[in-house]
Amino acid sequence: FKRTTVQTTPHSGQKPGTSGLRKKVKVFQQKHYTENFIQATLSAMPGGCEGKTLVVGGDGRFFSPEATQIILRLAAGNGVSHIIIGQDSILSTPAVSALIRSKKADGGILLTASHNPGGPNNDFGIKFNISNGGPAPEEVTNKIYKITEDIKEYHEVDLPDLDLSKTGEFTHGPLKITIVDPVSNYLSLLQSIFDFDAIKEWLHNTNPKPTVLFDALNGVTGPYGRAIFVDTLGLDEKSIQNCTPSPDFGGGHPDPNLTYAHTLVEAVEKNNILFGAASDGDGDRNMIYGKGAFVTPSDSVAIIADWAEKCIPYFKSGVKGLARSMPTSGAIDIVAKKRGLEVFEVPTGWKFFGNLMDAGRLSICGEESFGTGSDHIREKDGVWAIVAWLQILAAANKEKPGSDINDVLMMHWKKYGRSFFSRYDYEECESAGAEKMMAHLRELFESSGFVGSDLSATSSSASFKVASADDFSYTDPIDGSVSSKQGLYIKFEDGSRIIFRLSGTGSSGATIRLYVEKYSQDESEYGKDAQDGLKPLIEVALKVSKLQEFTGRDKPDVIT
Ligand code: VG1
Ligand code: CO
Repeated sequence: FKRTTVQTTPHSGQKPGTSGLRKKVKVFQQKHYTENFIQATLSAMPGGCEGKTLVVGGDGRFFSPEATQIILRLAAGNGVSHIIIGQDSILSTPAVSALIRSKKADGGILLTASHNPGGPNNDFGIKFNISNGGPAPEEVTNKIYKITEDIKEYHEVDLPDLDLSKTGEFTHGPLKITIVDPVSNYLSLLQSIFDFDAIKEWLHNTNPKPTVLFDALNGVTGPYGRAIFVDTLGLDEKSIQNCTPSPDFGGGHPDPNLTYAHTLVEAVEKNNILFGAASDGDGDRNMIYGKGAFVTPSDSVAIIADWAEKCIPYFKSGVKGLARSMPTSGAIDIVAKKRGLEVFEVPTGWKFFGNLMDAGRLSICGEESFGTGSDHIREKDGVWAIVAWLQILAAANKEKPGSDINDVLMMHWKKYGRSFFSRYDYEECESAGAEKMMAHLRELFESSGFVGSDLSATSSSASFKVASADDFSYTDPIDGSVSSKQGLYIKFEDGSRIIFRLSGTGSSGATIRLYVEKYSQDESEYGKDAQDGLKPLIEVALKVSKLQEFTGRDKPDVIT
């Protein structure tokens, strides 16, 4: 097989963000754009890529088949020996992580832009995962970026397109290829983690039967959802919807939150569904939503952590430690404290959990952005979290028949207190204005007298005394690497927080994320709507940041 070297010139801006490189499809379709990034990824692989095994797959979005063929040609040209691909290049993000680990592969290339819309005029993305199954650490992504900045050539073998539709073992030029069913490996992993019999017992032997609805939002988890809800748990076809993966997610925005997963929310409310759940385009996010009951992701991970040892077989021998991303509420910290477990606060992005898991210090973790997971793999895992909730409900119903999501929530708050939490997203702001707002806040934090000052709300007499304010910096406890400028936070004396970050996953402009948190141990507040409980803090955040002045925005695009 003839390896050829193709001359190329750099494309600017190929810097991986919070979770890989995400750009408009049209950007990836430019001459040599995708090739450059793949070459840089292969060149940056720890230990080189020669003779290695890689897993390739993604959420099936538009441009995935083309990108897969490019990867095959460049992998062959760079001496990779074996590629494991999901049929039709479909694999959820957690399924890729699971495959890398179970096949002992050296890494994986994920073709996804997660919850971002897909199709010819929307987003595509490429992410590299390392041999532990998790997203490449910053050291590797920085190296990839550096290579893209002065790339001069890439290596390929001129191969015809491979038929991705048939499973089995193939030879493709110098490559050994294994095309796998996207679901089976992942399904057997979940079967080894959970007690599906206990869930079935609850679902089928309760009167009236608990109702369930899973919505894949036309993303990659359709086949996984069918395998679990219909084939494994024996539920009706009516218990799943939007379960055929579509290259443009049916024109929707495959993000499981109250704004974008309205197909689920409406169906749950209309049909009085006890347990509803949705996942995102690539299957690593989840939303838990039952009739009249929304579980914030920050509460979700805390509740899973609290119940795990009791009802999930995988954790029977004990939970090692807990963790959350910085903006995520402290609900999980309180569980950790009461149970005498270590708890870590890491920057936004799943890549920061991997080292802690590899070192055996972390079992369960989550992010406020609908990401929940454990050390069974090295990605957040939407379907895992959904099954974990079914397991919890089955266990709660053994203790107290008739328990629903609201009962589990209320039980948790009564035991641990409630962390009110909300995130406001101002999408696609003008970059200059957003940067100025962040600079303004940094300057304010450094000014004398800010710490100790009182910030007051506009519509009430509430005021909050600043206890500390800084730019979050993280030193990895395992390898000592430092990640700085990970988000601006103000902590108040009553324990409340406000946080500002710029998103690292958008494909154009700047998205500002504002996070607010307030902890309460006042039982009379537990039933309150989070927006009411947080109103004064949100006012303070908007006032102190001068957000409207800098961006011209008077309201967020999405509130979660
Ligand atoms: C967002 C979330 C972050 C998450 C990331 C990837 O990043 O805030 O918590 O890890 O998306 O999730 P950012 O930088 O835009 O805030 V996914 O489901 O896109 O892989
Ligand atoms: Co995702």
